[in-house]
Amino acid sequence: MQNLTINGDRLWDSLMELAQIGATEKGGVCRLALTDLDREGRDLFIRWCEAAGCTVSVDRVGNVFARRPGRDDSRPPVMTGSHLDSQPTGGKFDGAYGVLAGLEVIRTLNDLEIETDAPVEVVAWTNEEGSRFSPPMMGSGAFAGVFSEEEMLSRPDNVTGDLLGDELKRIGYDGAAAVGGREVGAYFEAHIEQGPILENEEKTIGVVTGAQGQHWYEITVTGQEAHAGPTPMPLRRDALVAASRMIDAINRLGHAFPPYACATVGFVDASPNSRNTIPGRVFFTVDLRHPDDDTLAAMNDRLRAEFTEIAEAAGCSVEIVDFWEFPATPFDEACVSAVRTAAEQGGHSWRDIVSGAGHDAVYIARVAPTGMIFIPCEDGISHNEIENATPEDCAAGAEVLLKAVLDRAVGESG
Ligand code: HGY
Ligand code: MN
Ligand code: MN
Repeated sequence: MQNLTINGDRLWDSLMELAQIGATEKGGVCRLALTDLDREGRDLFIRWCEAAGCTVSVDRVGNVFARRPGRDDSRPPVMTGSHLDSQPTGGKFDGAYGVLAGLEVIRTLNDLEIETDAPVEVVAWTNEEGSRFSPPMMGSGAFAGVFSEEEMLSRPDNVTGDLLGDELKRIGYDGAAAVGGREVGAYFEAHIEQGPILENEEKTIGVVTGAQGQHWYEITVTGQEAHAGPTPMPLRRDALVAASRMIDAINRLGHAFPPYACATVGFVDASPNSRNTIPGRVFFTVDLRHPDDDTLAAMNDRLRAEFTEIAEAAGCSVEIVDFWEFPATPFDEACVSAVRTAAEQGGHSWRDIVSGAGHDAVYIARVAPTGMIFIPCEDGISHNEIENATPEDCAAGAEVLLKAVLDRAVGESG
């Protein structure tokens, strides 16, 4: 097992070929969940998996499973994978790297004619990003029983209102397989770190011990539309002024719990968005994160208190809706140490790390022993078209993934 390695050029070529689907001018990708481009990416992935001898199935929420049989096909599969959907200004590696590193494991097992005891499955989960349809990680969430199929299929496109289930049908990925409800021997996900730690510390592998908790909100501030000319300043109930003070409060909240707290407002919709009408209504989203649940709860309390005070002072009302949350999620000790051992065996520099981002692994950790492997990305930038990683780091991560998968798919440990 020590000197097992993968074909880094083949992995890189597949990453670059997939990145052509939804390619953007600045070198990124825009492959929003369940668009025609997402379908194209899924189709390509399935062609590659079938060419590698896998049997492919699609479940009722569009999750794609490519299965390589093992000696004992009755054993629960060892799974690996990630997602093919991207952010609107996404990069070539977020999600795609984990799916194609999983495919590279299959291709390498074929090259080396290695027969595992447990079957191995590579998965592309539906709608991990939660950008077009919110919340994120829906396909893996449905598989893990966090969301019902109905909840997921009835989610509306955040802009057009198109239903997720209709879009799934339209692209032909409303599969027949049951959603979840089956045993998984272990799950490993390879992903770029999407932050600066590994690069700053010149470490090739992140041994992911878990993921921080998240709490998402939907905020509606209501004031009163009025004429921008004759309405005296002291009489205004300007929803956009109140919302902007709340957005500043969110930024201050993130800085108030260093070094780990994160606080972001990413989506804002003011109405009526007319240059000479005082905005009467503003909808915006809040994304709070922290690795410690008690601190996340303290951030929640501060958000509620400050928003109420700001709204009152501006003569507006504020509705705070808890939209989505999950607690800090530790990964399985045996899976984490399998990743650590594989990194050491490969002679790669490594460090333990907590994931700042949510991943499908966070939900799969609820139904299977789970681990993740991070590799650096340039300047820690992701969810940006300039997102970049090196062929060497991509190969190193895939090699560690191969060994971690084998650790659980060969012998009794699986
Ligand atoms: O938001 C996240 O952490 C991930 O990109 N879904
Ligand atoms: Mn991702
Ligand atoms: Mn992402």
